[in-house]
This record gives sequence, structure tokens and C-alpha cells, in this order.
Amino acid sequence: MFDKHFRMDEEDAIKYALEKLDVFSTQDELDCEEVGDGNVNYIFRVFSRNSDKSVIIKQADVATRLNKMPLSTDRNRIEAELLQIEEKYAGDMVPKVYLFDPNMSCLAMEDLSDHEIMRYAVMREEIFPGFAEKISTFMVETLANTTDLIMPADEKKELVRAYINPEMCDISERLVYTDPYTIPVEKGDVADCNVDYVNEVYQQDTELKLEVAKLKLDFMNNAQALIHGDLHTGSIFIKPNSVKVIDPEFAFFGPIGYDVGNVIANLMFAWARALVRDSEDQEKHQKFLDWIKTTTKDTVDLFKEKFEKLISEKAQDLLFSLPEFQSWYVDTVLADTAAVTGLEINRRIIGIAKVKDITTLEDEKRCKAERILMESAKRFIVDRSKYNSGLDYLETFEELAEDIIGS
Ligand code: SR1
Ligand code: MG
Repeated sequence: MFDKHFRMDEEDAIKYALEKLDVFSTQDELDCEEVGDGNVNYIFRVFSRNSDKSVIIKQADVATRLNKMPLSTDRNRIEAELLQIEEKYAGDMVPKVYLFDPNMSCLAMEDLSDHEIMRYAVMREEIFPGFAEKISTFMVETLANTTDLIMPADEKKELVRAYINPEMCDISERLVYTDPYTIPVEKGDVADCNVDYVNEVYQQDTELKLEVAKLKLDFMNNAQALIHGDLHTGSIFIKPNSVKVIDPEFAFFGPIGYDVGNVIANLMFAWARALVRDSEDQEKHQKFLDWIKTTTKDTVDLFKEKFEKLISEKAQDLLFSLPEFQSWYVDTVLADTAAVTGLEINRRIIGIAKVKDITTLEDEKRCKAERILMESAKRFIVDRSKYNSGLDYLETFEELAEDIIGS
């Protein structure tokens, strides 16, 4: 029954689990829910009603879930293999893969239902001390170890070949780089007060568009490390003292700053949301504001510190070991990080793939949050070489927040 690809429903997923996986026994009474809330795939949670056994089956269809755009199912292979590569470098910070099935383009993996998607948790202003420590370790281990500084050149070239990901890169090239600067927004796409601002000011800024064009070319050509490619807070499962990274289907060899900038931008969505919102629980609200600010800063600083340490310990090539070279290299990664922070902010506000942190705000508050973020984004992109530490990000964001919320 499962020899040739078709899009499964819940009943098929139960049959699939029984036929293909070694998770359940004949005693188990199985149930299934489709739990996907992303833009691309279908996610089935098959679970036993009379035991604690469960599994996630993620299936790639031949079209995207969001807009039914045709899309290669090879993304499912890339995701399955990436999770195993990431496990090698970052241990249990990714779900365990049980099976990859190329016929059905599906992947069976550990159920992380004891965790929660980070975006929803931070939207409720929950805090997670230790997040910056954990996510910076994940990024440094998976990214630094797959650069030319550390990975042997022949091994890296094999991986570049295996993880060429043209269709998923094409999505990012359009959705992150081109569309937000070239497709005018309409009422409802952004807060009312920002429609004219985006169309008549932001998208007319030639200095900004020139920098975005250079950054797009870098994204397309800089095979720096094996990046996750979509490391937003919807790709992170969290619970106290545990962070798990999921969904590396956009992975390819690209600029390191693409992953780091995605994390920083998504922390900023949660931060901007909290700043413009009223809260009934002032103590919790203030605690969240303090945490998100420190976490944003620490994520940049811990990434930098650990990345510098790892490359200085593990770089093999005599030239790549030069301290002056490593300092230049880290500076370029940090500049890319700032730029991508800005790019990810803009594409989630102006572009089609939005984030609930912002879209669920009432219009007047959404207006302010979007404006703080877009103004910050412009500076992160245009002045990217000036953002070398967490404090640099905080200064820009807080200065603009004060101007915009105060006005
Ligand atoms: C059609 S895919 C839209 C977006 O969702 C994914 O999570 C990626 O971020 C992509 O850009
Ligand atoms: Mg995804």
C-alpha cells in the first residue's frame, strides 16, 4: 500500500505506523492527529490510547501546504539526513529519526509533545533561562564544524553536492530577498498605518535595495557551512531546560549568519510584541521583557564567543589558523548575522510568510511593533558591519522603540 507516493490522511498514517514502524504492538489502540501548523508539510502524531507510545510522521507532498505551489519532495530526504548530521554535532538537541521512506517521502521521528513550539510560548510571555546558552551551542557546533576551517575539504565538497537544495533555496531567494522589496503591500498585509510607509518609503529606498541585492547574491553563492536554513522560533521546540531544533528541510551550504540572524530576528518579534502589549500581570510582563532583552544580547555574544573558541581550537589549515584571518572571518559572520536579522524581520512583516507574534496584535499595536522592527531592520542591513556585539543590537532596537512607542 505504501510503495508509491500519495498524500496520507490520519487513517493512512495509523496504517503506515503499524506496517512500517517498530513503535507499537498489537495491544496498542492507535489514534492520530494531524498537528502541522507550518506552511509546507503534513505532520501526523500517531499515539496509543492505552500506553505512552507515540511517533511523529512528517510527510512531504508534491505541493506546499500554504499556497499549493509544486515543490520537490527531496526536502524530506534532506531533513531526515540533516537531523542525523545535526545529532552528530549537537547530540540530543534534535529529535531522533526512526525511519526515512523515499517512496512515501516521509520521515518517522521522536514525538516531542512534552515540548512546545517556542513561538507560542514566547507569545504568552513564558521565559526560558538558558535558551541563549543552548541555541548558541547548537549553532556553533552545527555551523563551525561544517566550514572549510574545520571540515576536510573533500568531505565538505561531498556534502555540498548532497545538500544542494535548489527548490527550497528558490523559495528563500524570493520570499526573503526579492519579494518584500518589490511587491507592493495591500490593506491587511501590514497594519493600516504601514501600508503607505512600505510602498512609498521602504520599498523606494535604493540604498536599502542595493544592500539587499548584494546579500541575495551572497546567499546564493557563499557555501560557508551546512546551515539549517529556517531557524525561526517555529522550528524550535522548548520546555524548561530543553531546546530541540526541528525542520531542517531548507538546509544547504550557505552563509552562517543566515541561521544566527533568523534566531535574533525571531526573538525580536517576541520582544516587539511584548513592548507594545498591555498586560494584566505586570510582574510576569516585566520578567519577560528583561529575559527577552538579555536573551537577544546573550545569543549574539555567546555565539561569537563559542564560535571564536571552536575555530581557534579546531582549524587545521595553517592559513586558516592565523588569528588575524579568524578575526576577519568572525567579523564577516557577524555582519551577515546583522543583515539577515534585518532581512528576516522584513520578510515576516512585508512578505507573505508572516509571524503570529505580530499578526495577532490589534492594528494600532501592530503598527508600532512593525515600525520598530522595520526601522531596526533597515539599520541592521545597511550598517551591518557595525553590529559586533549583542549590545549593538539592543541599542538600535531600544532607541527606535522609545521613539516609536513614545510618539
Ligand atoms: C511556502 S513556504 C513559506 C515559508 O515557510 C517556511 O517555514 C519558510 O520560512 C518559508 O520561507
Ligand atoms: Mg518549517
